[in-house]
Amino acid sequence: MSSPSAQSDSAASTPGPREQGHWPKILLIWLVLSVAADLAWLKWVGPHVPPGRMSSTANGAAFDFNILIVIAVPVLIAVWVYMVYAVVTWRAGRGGAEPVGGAKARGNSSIEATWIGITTVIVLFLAGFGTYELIQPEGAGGGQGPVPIWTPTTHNVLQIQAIGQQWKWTFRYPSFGGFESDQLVVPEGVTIAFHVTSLDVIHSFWAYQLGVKADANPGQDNVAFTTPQQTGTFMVRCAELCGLWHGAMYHQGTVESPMEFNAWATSTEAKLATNTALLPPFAYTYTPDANGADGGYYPDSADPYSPVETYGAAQPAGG
Ligand SMILES: [Cu+2]
Repeated sequence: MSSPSAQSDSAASTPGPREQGHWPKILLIWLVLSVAADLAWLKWVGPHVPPGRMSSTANGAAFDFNILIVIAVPVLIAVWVYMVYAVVTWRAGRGGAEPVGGAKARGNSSIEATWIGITTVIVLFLAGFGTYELIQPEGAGGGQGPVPIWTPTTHNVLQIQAIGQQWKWTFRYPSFGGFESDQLVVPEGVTIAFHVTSLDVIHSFWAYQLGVKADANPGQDNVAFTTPQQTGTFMVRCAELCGLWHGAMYHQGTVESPMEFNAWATSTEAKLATNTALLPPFAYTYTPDANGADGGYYPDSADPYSPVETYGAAQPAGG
């Protein structure tokens, strides 16, 4: 009577018919399922992944997302196929002997080398791809700070400043006299440099369908580039918890044709001229008024604070 280890060793050294030809079968099943899943994803889901195709940066984000999925799905399917194949093929038969691991169950250097090799290639490729995508095609839509690494090749760049403040966004257009509006209108096909800053606490400028999301920090000029590719509306939200009415920092922006945009910008510039004269000159950052209990940056002469707003003022009786 032989010991269990002797049985398994002999089973491993002289494989029976059940131990042969598994890898080609597993690889074939994996290949068919992976190709089918990736093609199905690219055909039915890929064109619809967020944040859509409204701008160059949104398009880039959707492209990156699809690349990640197309690489990740075959990895997932490899694990599932092997698991199901193993359960089906090597399960204990009804009333049969319990399966035992052969010598190859431990220290299989060819499987180890293959596994390490494949995962290393995938991880290094994604690191390189991700780094390139972050920097190259329009800087990925995240803020790059005051001195962007990626800058547009075109000289026709429209500057728009997004100013976060508790609890709304305002937008200044320096090439149209520096007027300030709570409307965000951008032209289609023109590269935009968003200059994102804040007057009080930290906010985050998130123009969802444009694929732009940049921190808005007081005293900081955070630059994010994008080129709108389709006309329509997009959402602007604050993406950094910034106080009680953070959830109310909601705007709707529009992408218009360059002609419509110019008409809007020039008429708004004229309409707001008297207000613009009261604003501090356009700058990349602002220091709120020293009395700025309301976070405003208008001079006191133009926007006098009420006694309640003025820091250190006597409170109203009964207040
Ligand atoms: Cu906010």
